[in-house]
Amino acid sequence: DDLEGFIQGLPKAELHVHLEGCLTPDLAARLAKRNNMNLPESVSKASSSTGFAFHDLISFLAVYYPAMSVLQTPQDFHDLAMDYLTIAHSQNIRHCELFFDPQAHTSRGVTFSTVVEGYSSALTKAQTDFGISCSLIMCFLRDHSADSAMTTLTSLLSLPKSTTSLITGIGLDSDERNNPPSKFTEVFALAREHNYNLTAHCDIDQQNTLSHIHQALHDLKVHRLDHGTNIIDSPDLIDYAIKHNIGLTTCPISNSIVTSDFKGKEILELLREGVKVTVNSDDPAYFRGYLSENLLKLVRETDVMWSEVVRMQRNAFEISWVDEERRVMLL
Ligand code: ES4
Ligand code: ZN
Repeated sequence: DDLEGFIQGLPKAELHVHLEGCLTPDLAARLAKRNNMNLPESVSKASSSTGFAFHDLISFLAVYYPAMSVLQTPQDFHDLAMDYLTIAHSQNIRHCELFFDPQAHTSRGVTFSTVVEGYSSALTKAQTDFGISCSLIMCFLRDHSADSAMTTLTSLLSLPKSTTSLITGIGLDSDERNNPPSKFTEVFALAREHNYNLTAHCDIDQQNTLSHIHQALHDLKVHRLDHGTNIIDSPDLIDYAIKHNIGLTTCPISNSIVTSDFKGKEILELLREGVKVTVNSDDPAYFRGYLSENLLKLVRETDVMWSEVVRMQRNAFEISWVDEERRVMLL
């Protein structure tokens, strides 16, 4: 219909998608076969029609990490990223910043450079083949230690710059309970000294979210907040976000599954107050919706105006970490 054509035609940017969250049951089965592995139980229970089974963040993560065991070689990481970028291109996504979790692989014996090499070669190929611009955001798993995060950043800093040039940002994800942003103040400070852009997940159903948002902004000094819609409860933090051009990367379908609230009301209110809100897909293979499906959900289930959907995509280009020359072309 008209709406679907409008969403499809709109030039888009995606700023919150986890590469490991792009692993479909079908691709996992292909990779397991190629690597002569048994399919992890969390994958064999899923099928291409029903998808993975979970009902909140904890049960999601319990399916998510075991499924990654099929990722072994640079080619596996390459194929995962290429499959996603092919879909992104088909949805008219012009710029994309992709999260990845090195510790989910190094902790099971896959080297840091295997991961970076595989993802980087796919991003380079997609930039050439599709004319999309893309970069990587390396996340620390917040339920691992601060030392482990520091080891991961050291791995990044010790590789030749030419092999890590697509990594432009640092993020923080996984289980937020009892893992506040302040746990990672030191490692974020070092990343900032090395000119990485910074962001952190501040999930919406956690205890102490406002204090976590405050820590992310003031201790980690992040440039964006992932999810972060609980900022709606603090006029001070909203003012700070507006004044410092701190954007929010919200993920409606993901939120509707892991928290049973897609936060449509908050997304609209914050947008109308002037916060740079964007819509994104999070873990599309698990939540079964890419960027267009997330935008369609928001349009169908709220009174957002089409002009506001355009504004959210302009926000995404504005708060992206693309280089300035490319930004001018995108806007
Ligand atoms: C995630 Cl939905 C969500 N929350 C926290 N960490 C994540 N990593 C991948 N998806
Ligand atoms: Zn996320």
